[in-house]
Amino acid sequence: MKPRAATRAVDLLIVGAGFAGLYMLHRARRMGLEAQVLEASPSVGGTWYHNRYPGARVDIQSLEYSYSFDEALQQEWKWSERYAPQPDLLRYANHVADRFGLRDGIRFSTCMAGAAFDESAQRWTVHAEGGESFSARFLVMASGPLSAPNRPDFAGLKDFTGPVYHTADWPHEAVDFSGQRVGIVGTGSSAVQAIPLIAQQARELTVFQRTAAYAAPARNGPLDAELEARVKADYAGFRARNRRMHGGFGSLLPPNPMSALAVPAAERDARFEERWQVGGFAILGAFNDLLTNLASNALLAEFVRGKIRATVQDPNTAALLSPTHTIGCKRLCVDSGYYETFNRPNVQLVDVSTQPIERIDAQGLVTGGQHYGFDALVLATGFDAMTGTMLRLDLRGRGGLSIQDKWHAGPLNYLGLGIAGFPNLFNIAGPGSTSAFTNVIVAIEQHVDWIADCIAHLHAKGLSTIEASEQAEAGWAEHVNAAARRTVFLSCNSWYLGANIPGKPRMFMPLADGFPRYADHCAEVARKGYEGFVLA
Ligand code: N01
Repeated sequence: MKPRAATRAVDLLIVGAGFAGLYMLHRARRMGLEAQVLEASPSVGGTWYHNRYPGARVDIQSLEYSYSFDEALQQEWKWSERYAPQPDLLRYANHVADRFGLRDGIRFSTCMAGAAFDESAQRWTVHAEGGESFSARFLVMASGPLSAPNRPDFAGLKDFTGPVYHTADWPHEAVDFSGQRVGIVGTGSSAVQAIPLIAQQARELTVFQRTAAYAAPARNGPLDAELEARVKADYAGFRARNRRMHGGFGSLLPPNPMSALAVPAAERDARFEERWQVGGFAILGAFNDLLTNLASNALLAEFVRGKIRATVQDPNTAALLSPTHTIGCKRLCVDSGYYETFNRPNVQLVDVSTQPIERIDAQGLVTGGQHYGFDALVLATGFDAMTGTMLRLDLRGRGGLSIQDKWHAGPLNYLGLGIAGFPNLFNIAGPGSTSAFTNVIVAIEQHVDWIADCIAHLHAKGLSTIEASEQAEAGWAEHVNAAARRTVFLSCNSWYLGANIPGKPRMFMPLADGFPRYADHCAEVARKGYEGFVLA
């Protein structure tokens, strides 16, 4: 066994060099703290490093999905498209790392193996795979809510003789499907982006669908120069307005403040159509109760099904592609030519909702007693979301309490930021926060700023630890549940509920309360001397 190198002492150990880890490192350094980032990949970028499947791009407009913490950065950076494609987002992450001199604070290709809270030293001892260890006063999990790919345990998968790709772990070399027969499992956001492009390249594409997806057209294109100039003329004001929007974005087209039930059918459809033409998530703001009232929701769902029927020529395929669950209950997909792709002669849709995938063999896949052959298989099967990455670590709090034991019935936490039994550990954009429903960069900046202010507070008061109380944690779980009950989000099976992973405890994990209310709540907790936390 390799001898362990000497333990290095740091103020902050940050796990992950995606958008959260980069900004946390920058803030820590500006406070004069010694911080070290561990990053499993050889590069920065996190989500945007791994999710490089064909068509991968953000579903929030580029002018909104970017850091606001530095005025010169936001003025100088130029996005090429309305919705940035993955290569641009990765370039942006690299640019930020260089511009703020962050690379020397990141240990690349270094996985965190585990961490334990040492109660006598009041510090975290963190081990990296490879033998290095760190003693850190604070441990910041910036490992991302969607970073543990879900690879279903299909019988026979290892027997398949062709390549198997996962959208969230796509190769860094170009993948060429020309002339090939390709099978793809899954029809969530990743698949909806990848399918149109794979279909253009492959000889045949077979799509295995368990649940049909609602997708709104992105209407992507070159970034509108006039809009860019208008936003940049007052970028700070634009950001401030977005931070007051429910999802931390969308101030360019605020939601209509009326119920979908309050207007006649013709007017309602006209409002839907207007927003459908704008593209992306705009449609969810056509009325103010689409995600809170099942009757209003059903009207929008039927509007979108009408679009599917009008687009897809074969009525059987159109019916199969038409979702029956509440719209928005699983995250709305944003597409570029998804439904149109099913009019291509080389694309076939196979329903695996009633007859699941039985097995995979050397040449393909068996479902409903029928064999489908292909040369390459794509798994667009999503993530063990919000908890998957943390639960794969050996993370131990007070008294050796493991995160697996702590979270056996679901990810208990307070404000999403702290966990009782795990002092001085902060979780960015995880369960219990609004991250999944928010422009995630807005969510990240708010978390990082809150953590930085909290550390400054502890320092100023000469305190060594902060830890969520169990009572506050129980109250927060109820708060998250109550917020979900006021929406349509409990009416379907989604990754928000853990329903996509067999055996995962059902608990509605993200907070559906709106970013402004959540951010105000976090600020209020801080103002009240970190109410609900124990400071020692
Ligand atoms: O994953 P998903 P994703 N047999 O979980 C199916 C973000 N994102 O990677 O719905 C057969 O949504 C599964 O079926 P079902 C965004 O937040 C954003 O696409 O569980 N099928 C589903 O169809 C998003 O919500 C963008 O019945 C199986 C699919 O696989 C999140 O990431 C782009 C199966 C998984 O869909 C996750 O999206 C991409 C099985 N055993 C992702 N297991 C943007 O646009 C799973 N499926 C920014």
